Order: sequence, then C-alpha cells, then structure tokens
Amino acid sequence: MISPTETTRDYEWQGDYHRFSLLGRPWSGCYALPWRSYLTAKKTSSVKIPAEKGGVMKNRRIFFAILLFTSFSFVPLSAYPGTYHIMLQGFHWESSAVPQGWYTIILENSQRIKETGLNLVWFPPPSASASPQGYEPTQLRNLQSAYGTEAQLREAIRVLSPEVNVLADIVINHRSGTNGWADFTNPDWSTFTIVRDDEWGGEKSINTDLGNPAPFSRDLDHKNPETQNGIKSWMAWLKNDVGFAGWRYDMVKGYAGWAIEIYNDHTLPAFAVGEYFDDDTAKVIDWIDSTHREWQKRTTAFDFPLRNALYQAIAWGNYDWLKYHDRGAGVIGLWSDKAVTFIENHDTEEARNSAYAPPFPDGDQTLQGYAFILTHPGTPCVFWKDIFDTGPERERRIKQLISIRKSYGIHSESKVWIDRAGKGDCYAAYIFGDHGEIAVKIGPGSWSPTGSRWDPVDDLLTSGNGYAVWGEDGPK
Ligand SMILES: [Ca+2]
Ligand SMILES: [Ca+2]
Ligand SMILES: [Ca+2]
Repeated sequence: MISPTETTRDYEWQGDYHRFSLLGRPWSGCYALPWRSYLTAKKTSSVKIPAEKGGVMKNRRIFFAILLFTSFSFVPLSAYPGTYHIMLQGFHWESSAVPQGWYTIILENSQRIKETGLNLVWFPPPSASASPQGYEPTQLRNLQSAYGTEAQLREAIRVLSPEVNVLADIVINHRSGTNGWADFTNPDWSTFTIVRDDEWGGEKSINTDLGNPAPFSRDLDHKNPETQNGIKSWMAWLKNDVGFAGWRYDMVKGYAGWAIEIYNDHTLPAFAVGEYFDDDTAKVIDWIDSTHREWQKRTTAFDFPLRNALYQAIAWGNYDWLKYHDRGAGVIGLWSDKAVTFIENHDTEEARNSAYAPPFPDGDQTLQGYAFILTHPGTPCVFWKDIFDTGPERERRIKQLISIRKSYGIHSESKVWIDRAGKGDCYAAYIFGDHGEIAVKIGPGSWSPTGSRWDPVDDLLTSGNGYAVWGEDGPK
C-alpha cells in the first residue's frame, strides 16, 4: 500500500529495526511462534474457566502483550495495521479473443464483482499491442486494444469505481514499434530509450539492460530520462484521466527495482504489485526490498513461491512444503503485508499448456488452494476463471471463503500458527483475525481444532473435498 500520507521513520531507527528482523525485513506474519504451544497448554488446562469470551482469551491477550513487550519489544505494534484488500485478476489468457470485447464482459459483471467483495481488480494491459493479449505494447497512449475501445475501458472503470480500485497492467520492460521494430509513436520516443544490448541493430542507449531481456520486443533503458519521463507522464495520465487507481507491474525481472520507486513516487498508486516470476522466496523479497529506499513504501509482489508450495502440497500431497522451518512457506511466511497470494493466473492456467508452470489439477484441488489463501494473511488474488467461469457451485464456495475472511477480519498481516504440515497428510493452522480466530485444514488427513473454545461441529463454517474452515464463534 503506497499512501502519500504515510509517515516514514528515520533511517537510524530503521537500521535498528532491521537488525532484529528476520532476513532484514519487518518481522510479520509471525508463523509458528513458540509461545503458541504454551498458550495451547494453558488453554486446555483452564477448562474450569467459563468458555465465554473473557477468562481464557483475556489471559492469553495479557500474556501475549507481556511477551511482545519483553522479548519481542522491537516489533512496532502500530507500524503494520494490515490491509483488507481482496483482489480479482479481471481477465484470463483468452479474454482478448472474446468477440464482443472483454471490457463489455467486465461491465456486465461489475455488480457481481462488487457483491463478492472484491475491491481490487487487475485489468489487462490497456495499450495497443503487437500481440492480442497486450504484452507487446506499441502506442502506449492508444487505448484501443483487443479488449475493446478506450470508451469501453473508461466506462468499465467508471462503473467499478470508487468501491473497486482498478489496477492497470504496466508493461514497461519493453516496447514494440508501431509498424516495425523500433518506430515508437504516440508518444514519440527516440531509439535512445532502447538498451545497448537489445537485439535490434540501430542506434541505442549507452546503458545496458539491468534485467532479463525480451527477445520479441525492444528492452527499455530506465536510466534514460526520456524513458523515465515518457513512462511517468503516461502512467499519470492513466491514473488522473483514465481512472486507474494502481498498478500491476509486468515482468519486473526485466529491469531494476529502483525504477518502481520512480514510477510509484510519481503516481502514488492506491496499490501496486509486481510480477517477479520466481519460486525462490529470498529472490522475491530481495526484489521487494529494491522497490523503495523506505521500507514502508516498498511494493508488493505476487507470491510465486507460495503458489509453488501450494501446488506441491495440493497436487502431490506434499503438505510439508507449507511449513518451512518454523514459519510458513513463501513471501507470506516472511513479510505477508507485501505478498499477493494466488492460485492461478493467465500464465499458469490450463490454456497455457504448462508453458511457465503447471496448472492446478482441474477439480476440488483449486478450492483447497482458495481455502488456504482466503484464510491466510497476504492480499489474496482470485482468478476470474476460477470464480466466474467454473459454474455456480465453485462460485458459491469461493464466495463463502471470502465472506469468512471478512466476517472474522483476516487481513494482510494476520498472525498464523501452524499446527500440522505433513506429507500425504494435511496442513492445519489457526489464523488470528480482528473479530476472532479461525482454523483451517487442507488435505486428506483428519484434523479439527482443539481447546475449550472450539466445537469441531458447531464451529465448522464451510467444508468441501479436502478442506474445512472453523471459526471460534461459529458462523457470524
Ligand atoms: Ca529485446
Ligand atoms: Ca529488460
Ligand atoms: Ca466456539
């Protein structure tokens, strides 16, 4: 979350903070804290205390507070309030081929999106492109694309806003020529905006690419003020005139993370997320760290490492992948506020034939995945096809999980305690929401929450093939 009003702390304080933090970043997510076993023991030995809220909960909270202010007193309790967003990826790989135009489909579903409680919608790349999906942009200021006209785009954003913040897919690793390889028009850019080591043979920048190359398009030199200013004014126009509220940065492995700071500082998005396509948590976190000098302003990243771990768990039964040493897998296990969790996207879905990563098996496995991400911290992103194009029963079940997240107040920073994560068995965890604690189990193994506050039958909120979710107060 990038906010112009966000307070920042001085670097000296930040240095102290980092020295005590896990791998150099704020210690959030608080997975598998050792105190939980103490609390559980206390809870079960306190059965004489009335089960109503008060006794046990109160003791727990006091203990929690004392513990935080002693051994964990370096954690700034108020610095990370967490956010409550639930994102929708508002398109899929074949959306550009819909005859009536995809923006029309979004418009027709705008009420459905709002009623579901999705408050961030990631739109496809808005500009004219050499390929229909939009990932080879040509004329950045031409918003006529395979998804529809500029007027249809503006109308879809207008109808969704302000309840829903619309994110534009920002493709700035590379740009394609209007007719050929490097004729940049609308806006007109010189070929000095192209990195020296791009495959195109003409006159280019003196700077080399600071990330991965795109062999199909001209890699841009983000050090060049012409490139920077061109992108800044284009993005400011998308936000201030067209109505986008934030950004989904495409292919961020292709250029330096500091460029994100420049573009975010100029446009102040309500939300921003980057596609750092890698299963290595440390690499994704390193990229997040590179996106701003002030850690509060760093952008979020899609949690590809968690997606991989969930795939391993759900497709192959390796539920042990969801616990890594003493914490959860992926970016949410280290810095959940900066993680956008997801199950499937336009690159992993079945239509892509495992070009980048295998799709989730087509069955209730996908629901197991949603039972995980919608009950856990991070900002969950629901894939359009999974919720809206897979039949009413699937939609009902995902909506049920969303409503549990909302009623128990689970947010991007909610704490998690993992009770079990075993191969061929299940993953089970407790998650602490603002309005109570929930428990979730995914996988074939048998498990239910234990302790005086839990009734495994009455407190069951939803269940399906290979998943179950309980709430300490039952349905709300
Ligand atoms: Ca290239
Ligand atoms: Ca590049
Ligand atoms: Ca209960």
